[in-house]
Amino acid sequence: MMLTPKVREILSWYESDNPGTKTNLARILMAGKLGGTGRMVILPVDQGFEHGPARSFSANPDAYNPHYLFQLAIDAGLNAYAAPLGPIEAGAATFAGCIPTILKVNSSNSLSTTKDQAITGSVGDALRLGCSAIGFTIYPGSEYQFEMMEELREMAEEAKSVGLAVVVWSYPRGPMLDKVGETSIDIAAYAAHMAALLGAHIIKVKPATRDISLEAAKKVYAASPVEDNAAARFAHIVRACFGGRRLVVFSGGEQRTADALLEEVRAIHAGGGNGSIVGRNAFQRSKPDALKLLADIIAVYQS
Ligand code: FBP
Repeated sequence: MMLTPKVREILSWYESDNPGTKTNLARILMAGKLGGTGRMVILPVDQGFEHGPARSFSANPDAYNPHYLFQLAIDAGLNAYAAPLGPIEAGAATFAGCIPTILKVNSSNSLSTTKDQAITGSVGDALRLGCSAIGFTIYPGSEYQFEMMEELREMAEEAKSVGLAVVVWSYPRGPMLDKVGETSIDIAAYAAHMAALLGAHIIKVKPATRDISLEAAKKVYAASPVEDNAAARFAHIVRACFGGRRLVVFSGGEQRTADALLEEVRAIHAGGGNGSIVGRNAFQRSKPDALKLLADIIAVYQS
């Protein structure tokens, strides 16, 4: 596999990483239809944990089967498939070597009242299953945020020492944040920046709104406003990730029209984001519709 100059440049940003971790990052960056471009589309399927099986899969019952999800990511030509331990184990032999995988090593569920996640996978599991990376969620703003960050610190150190990459889902939530605060531009940039500070190779955040929530940040944003359009907000998040020297991808969210999602993807692309991590909008559609939407998303990033 010859790396493209773009991928070589991206790898050069990760100055401390060993050859194993760089190889695994390269695997993700070189896979699929966007391979070599520095852009990525990833299929994440941990919603069974986060939202429960019926809310996740009843719209398209084929998606109850982990093999369907692996195959969807492969057929769509994606860069990687991310999932918790059970579904990765359920397809690990059949799909070995077919697509890079990211083992989600912590998980929450809708039956909990606390903003925390349990550790549900290990670095050893990721190695045993041939994964390229571990995936870890932090909730900046939660009562448990510091424990989550400490858990990430430990697991990231272990993952990097054995040559795995680290993907961090950074989702602000907790007592001081209302629904607006969870996706306001200042908090979203703060959450993305903290993931970079914690040593993430790939940072995953939600698209931000124009709101500014943190009282202490309002003066600064008034003095240096972010232009009021989606591309400028994505560019602001990218800048918060070491001036664009960390890979940042944005989540797809609840199912919505293809047009609405594609408009957002065009803004991510224009703002210099590295791609999309699209779960429900992919696996809750029928396979032909999902393949069409994912092909359209990829075409935006290829343009
Ligand atoms: P979606 O594209 O389905 O939004 O998936 C991205 C993701 O981060 C999943 O990994 C996670 O399960 C889900 O979003 C959490 O969504 P929410 O914060 O809306 O519960």
